Amino acid sequence: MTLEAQPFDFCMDVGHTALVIIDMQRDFIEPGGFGASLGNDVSLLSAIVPACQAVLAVWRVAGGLVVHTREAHRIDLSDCPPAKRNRGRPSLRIGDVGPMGRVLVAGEPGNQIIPELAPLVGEIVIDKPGKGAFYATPLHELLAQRHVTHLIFMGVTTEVCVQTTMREANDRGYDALLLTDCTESYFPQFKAATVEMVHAQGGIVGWTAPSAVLLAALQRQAA
Ligand code: TIU
Repeated sequence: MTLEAQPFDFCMDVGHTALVIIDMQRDFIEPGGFGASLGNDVSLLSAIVPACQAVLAVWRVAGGLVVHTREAHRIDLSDCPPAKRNRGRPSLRIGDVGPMGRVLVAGEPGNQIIPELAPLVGEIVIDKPGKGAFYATPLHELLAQRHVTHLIFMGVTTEVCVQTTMREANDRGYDALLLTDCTESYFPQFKAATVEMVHAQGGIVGWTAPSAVLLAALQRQAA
């Protein structure tokens, strides 16, 4: 199918494309989590949840591969560099006990994906120690095994984990599309700048489009 995107059409087929949902975790989206502890207004991020739900529902019906990621460290923090833990002197450090359990530690309540976008059995869930979902994870191998060549991105935050992962994907040879109304930042100007820098220079990192374009194409295909 062909999607009208920036900087030009994005051509893909569902069988070789994964929907990658980055870090839609309670720690980033709900009050009292890690995002809030960094001084961020988390209400900005929850606004994209309905649009993400709509895409996920239609993508599942189309039979597309779904990948969820979580920024999650091992319980002994052996995969958390001290530089990451200590940066910025936050009131809550990674591994400290906060209102939703240990911050960014696998298995803790705050580390879970929000219920509205909870993974289904059989969907890929990647726990990642970095901002990019390819660093120190099996993601590339899992996608290669399934002959995935194209990625569609949603999630948070646009300029941190989403952009880092798109750049990693670009260097690994994937064509990637960012759904502009399904990603958000604590800083609206950073989201806007990221969307522009992804599709600038002839798609130097990838493509961008509103989710309505994908939904319409999937509905046309189903008809
Ligand atoms: N998932 C993700 O983007 N992690 C962050 O820490 N983002 C911030 O913007 N802080």
